[in-house]
This record gives sequence, C-alpha cells and structure tokens, in this order.
Amino acid sequence: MAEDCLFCSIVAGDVPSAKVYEDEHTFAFEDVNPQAPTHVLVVPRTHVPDIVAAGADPAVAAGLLAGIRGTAASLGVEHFRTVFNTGAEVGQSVFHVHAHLLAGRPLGWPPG
Ligand code: IU
Repeated sequence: MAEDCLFCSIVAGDVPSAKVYEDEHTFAFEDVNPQAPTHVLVVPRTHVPDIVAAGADPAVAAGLLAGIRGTAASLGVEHFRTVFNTGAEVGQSVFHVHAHLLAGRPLGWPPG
C-alpha cells in the first residue's frame, strides 16, 4: 500500500466505494463521476502507478486482465470499452493504475 494513494485506501476499505467486484488480485468500484451508464474502475490490489509499470510485473498484468474479465462478467456486460490513461497529459489524475470499464451507451471513435 502506497501512502497518500486514494485507490490503495479504497482497496483497503479505508475510503468507502461502491464495490462491483473483487478477487485475489483486483478490486473494482463505480467511478464517482460516471461518463457512461456503466463506468467502473478496475484496480490491482498492488500499487503500481500506470499500465507501463503493470506490464513490467507479469502477475499484476495478468491479474488486472482477469479482473477486467471478472468485472464485466459480474456486471453482465459483453460489449464495453476499457481505457487506461497513462500520464497527466492525456488525463491520468490518479497514479494507481486503473482500467476504466465503460458500457451502456454508444461510444464514439476515435475517442476525444
Ligand atoms: P484518470 O484516468 O486517472 O483520470 O481516472 C481517475 C478516475 O477516478 C476519474 O474517472 C474519477 O472520476 C475517478 N475518481 C473516483 O472514482 N473517486 C474519487 O474519489 C476520485 C476520482 I478523486
């Protein structure tokens, strides 16, 4: 657990969240500012800052993919978009890697 990390505090249960799914490696909860009818954040329990760092740790990377699968299954969504913002310049604001899982409305392409 990293100090001063909001998502570590959510995983630990120290900050409340609307939990959607959890397993050994991941925790998923509703985004407080949803951009679609379904907007869930899937995070590894281990603190890594972004998807590049997650990719350097095969256990974290595999766990995160499995967590996305489990979250989608528990939501009952088959069609969804996942987004990993990597770097403040492209909109990352919380530096504990998280997959945005978005569903429930048409999503434009390319994304803005
Ligand atoms: P980003 O990719 O790092 O910008 O995504 C961070 C997300 O975390 C963003 O969609 C916020 O709405 C969301 N979030 C949250 O769900 N709960 C919080 O307390 C805070 C941010 I701060």
